[in-house]
Amino acid sequence: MKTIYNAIHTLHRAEHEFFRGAKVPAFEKPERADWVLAALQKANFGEVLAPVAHHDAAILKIHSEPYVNFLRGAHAEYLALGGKGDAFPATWPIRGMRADIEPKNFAARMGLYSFDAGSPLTSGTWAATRGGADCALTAVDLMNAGEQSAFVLTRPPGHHAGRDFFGGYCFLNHAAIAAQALRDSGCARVAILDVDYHHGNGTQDIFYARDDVFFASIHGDPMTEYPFYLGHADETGTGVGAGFNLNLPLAAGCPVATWFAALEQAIERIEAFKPDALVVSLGVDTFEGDPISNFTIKTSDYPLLGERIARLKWPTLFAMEGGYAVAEIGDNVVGVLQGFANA
Ligand code: Q9C
Ligand code: ZN
Repeated sequence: MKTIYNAIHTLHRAEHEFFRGAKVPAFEKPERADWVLAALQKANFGEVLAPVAHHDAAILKIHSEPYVNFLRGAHAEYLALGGKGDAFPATWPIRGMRADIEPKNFAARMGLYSFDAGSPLTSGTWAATRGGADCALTAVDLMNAGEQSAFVLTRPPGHHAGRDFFGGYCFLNHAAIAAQALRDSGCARVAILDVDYHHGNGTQDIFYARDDVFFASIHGDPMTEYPFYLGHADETGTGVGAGFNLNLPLAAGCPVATWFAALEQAIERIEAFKPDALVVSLGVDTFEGDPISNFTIKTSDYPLLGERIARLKWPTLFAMEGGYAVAEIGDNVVGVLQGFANA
């Protein structure tokens, strides 16, 4: 399997985030991708390629143009207004307020296009996530040229980013961009399997009313786990998309066997959908040692996930999402990919 590596991920280097009310060093840091790359190379896993630049058009099929325009210029605008360091939103158009008008004020636009204050916007955020989109599109090109699988190694992650909002450390939704590009290159049906600890609210938002992209997510129960306001089992899709969204929320702390039983449920539904390709939102914050999550998966369990997916024999694109236990993130990710490749 080839890896498309976004070397400019390092341009997104947040200093702090707010965690349980306190300003703490950011969990989503450049070392995450460095350690995954090192583990890939140590395992001699496969070729590591640079992305090929792609036009914005493929991104604009997933994200709204006003949002993309905001994101592209946001940090420069913040600095021009006298802002220092990383930018955070602090006000949001909550129920009953107008989200249909883009205000002129910068802080107001920052809030309009976000849903939390945990996702610092830095001087290099746009370049880094735009590079991630190029990696996702390059991976799709490789698959169209005959590769059975590909791994998009990028950060910041993507699955919390919706059509017109950022949050959860995510700005552009690389997995969604890949799924759409697969659709546009001849796959009639694409499934997305999101195994990150957190519900992929952005991806769900993007595809909720569609019947050509099936979204399945296994995650910590939003009653207690981030992102809290989406990810319940009764969210099954809307309009023609009714029946094409599957949420499998699990209790924090649940045993590994419970997680793999949920995986079987997700696979059963995806098999019935008969996808032409699969996109895996690959977060390894399900790891027992993750500093911000509460599942109990061990490093030795990750290859089983890869093997199980490989048995389905679908063209499969893996996109890097969360995972914050930096010392183990490499072995955990490479475990999944090797389980897949060796199956
Ligand atoms: N004060 C991913 O794993 N933490 N994102 C919330 C809010 C956000 C995780 C803290 C966790 C986001 C891709
Ligand atoms: Zn996560």
